[in-house]
Amino acid sequence: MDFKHIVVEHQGTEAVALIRLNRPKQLNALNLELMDELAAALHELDNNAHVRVMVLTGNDQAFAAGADVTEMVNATALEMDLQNRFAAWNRISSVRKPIIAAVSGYVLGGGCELMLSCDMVVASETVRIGQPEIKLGVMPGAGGTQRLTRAIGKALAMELILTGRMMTADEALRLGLLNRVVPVECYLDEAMRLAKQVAEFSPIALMLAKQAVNHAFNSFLDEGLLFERKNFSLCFTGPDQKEGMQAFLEKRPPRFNTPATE
Ligand code: DAK
Repeated sequence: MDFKHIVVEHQGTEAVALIRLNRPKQLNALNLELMDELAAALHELDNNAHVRVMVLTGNDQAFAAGADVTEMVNATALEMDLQNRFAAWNRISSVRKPIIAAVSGYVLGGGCELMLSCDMVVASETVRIGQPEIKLGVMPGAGGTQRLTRAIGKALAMELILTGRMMTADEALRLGLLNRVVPVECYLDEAMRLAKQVAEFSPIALMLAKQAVNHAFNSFLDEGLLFERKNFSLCFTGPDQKEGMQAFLEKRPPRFNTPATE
């Protein structure tokens, strides 16, 4: 499998496949092409009879610093809604085999939402996890308001989403977002070790168990995701999204002056 923005490492009959996000200069910002490649690679591995578990990683500096702001800064609300950006995210959520995220450095916005779409998470001590979209004049759009709230509860999810504050590894571990935290030199090895352990078990039982756990988590999720999508697109109707994203790209503080009643 040859891709531009990701690297797939899988040999012959190995039971564990590794996918690396590979846009290091942009802190692995998730552009549309990368998301399409990721969904395609995961599905190919999902259909490969030898593969039982996938590991998804970035690099030490960043798992992913969010969706690519350069692709959204000039978008209209209608474009955001019609562009079908959700297709790749939906395809990733529909992968049947277990996916273990091995995360380090920045895990922000869409990067956090991608981590929340995985089944287990091994993190390095340097990890910084958050939903900073509010600083760009928008809100989470790929499941953050729903999955984070279910995972850590309303008050904390609300705080993280309304302030954009980043969590440390210790805090995220305590809240149950992470399975284990290890030194930065070890997080990928530890994730691979966990993946190999899981891969010993029946592939059918693994898929059915994943499906059943997700069922507990996902009841009413679809409705919540739809609601979130509409509100995310609505953020693109006013000037604050343009100002927030433009300010980020120009490396200056944003000026949000639109009253909420407009
Ligand atoms: N998009 C584009 N470029 C990014 C980026 C991003 N999210 N994050 C970083 N970069 C780029 C920077 O612009 C910079 O590029 P150059 O200036 O070198 O060309 C390079 O990566 C290195 O970043 P910095 O120079 O800023 O590095 P620092 O160490 O100073 O700061 C940082 C690291 C992570 C704190 C900072 O880069 C930062 O605040 N980044 C933005 C984080 C953020 O706001 N993330 C949320 C983005 S919005 C949806 C699906 C997903 C989403 C929404 C909808 N649908 C399905 C509809 C998700 C939305 C988001 O994630």
